[in-house]
Amino acid sequence: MSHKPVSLTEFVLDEQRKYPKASGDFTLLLIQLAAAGKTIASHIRRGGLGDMFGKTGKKNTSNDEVIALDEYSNDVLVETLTASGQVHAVASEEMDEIHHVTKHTGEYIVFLDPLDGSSNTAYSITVGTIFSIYHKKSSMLARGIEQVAAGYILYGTSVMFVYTSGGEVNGFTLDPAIGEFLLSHPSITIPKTGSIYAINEGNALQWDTPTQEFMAYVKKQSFSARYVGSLVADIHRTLLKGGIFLYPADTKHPHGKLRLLFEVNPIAFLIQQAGGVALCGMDDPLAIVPSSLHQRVPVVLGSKEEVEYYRSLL
Ligand code: AHM
Repeated sequence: MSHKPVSLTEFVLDEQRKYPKASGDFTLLLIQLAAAGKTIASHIRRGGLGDMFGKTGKKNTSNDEVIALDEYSNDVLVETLTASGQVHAVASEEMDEIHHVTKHTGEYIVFLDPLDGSSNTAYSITVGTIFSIYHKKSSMLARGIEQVAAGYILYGTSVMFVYTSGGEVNGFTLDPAIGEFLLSHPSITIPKTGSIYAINEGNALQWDTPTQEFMAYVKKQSFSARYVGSLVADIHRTLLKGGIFLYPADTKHPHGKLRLLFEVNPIAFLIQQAGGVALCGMDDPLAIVPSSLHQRVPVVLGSKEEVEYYRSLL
């Protein structure tokens, strides 16, 4: 038996061989995303040594302050994907408009949250990149169910690349010694039930009744509270340990906080492929026809048992 670890490149090439008609374009796209992730990771690692935490003085479409690292991560990803020749268009949480590739255009549309939770980098807290891939025949405002693949790159105590192209969810850890993502978490399935909840409790007074009832229930059950405030970190833990993540609508965030196309759809796709459940109100977020590029929606997702209980209270 071979003890050689499987690299992300080998893994996606192997997947490609299962489809004799595959052109290799998707494989290349994933490899380019991983390459951009390594570049971003190495910059984040420099922490306060660089000049990356400074504010640019700009605000993005979602009215968030843009820091230099947001702009840097966005540029690295957009330039890498544009140069890859695999992309028809790129949309990013950091860009007002869709970037249509005109030269060496490819088959895919990519949605990016280049550096989710970026305000946390100033405190050396885990952040991540979220990506969502569609075929170019999809509309730019397609339902999440049409995603070809989705995943995230987590910049934490280790750097991880977690993705699904439908079917399995697999996780790869960056081996800094060789600069390669290696398969470390094959076929991730989310536990059917967990004992951790993640929600911003600062919004408690603004919650609706079902959310208040649900929170009373998890406390009665002595769940543990864990909330990083970086979606990728909170989701990664939920995926591996189970439990529930909530960013519901409340009186302060009447539409929720997270963006449908850049955050909710890719994460919901991953969670569902791993055997979990994702809700937007009573509905599956992947069934929603987006009304605008930067649309926000409420979301509750995680282990089947907890999310179904939440649904039963609605
Ligand atoms: P950002 O795109 O401005 O970084 O906001 C997204 C982040 C998510 O990572 C996280 O889940 C959420 O906002 C936390 O919001 P809050 O601070 O309201 O709890």
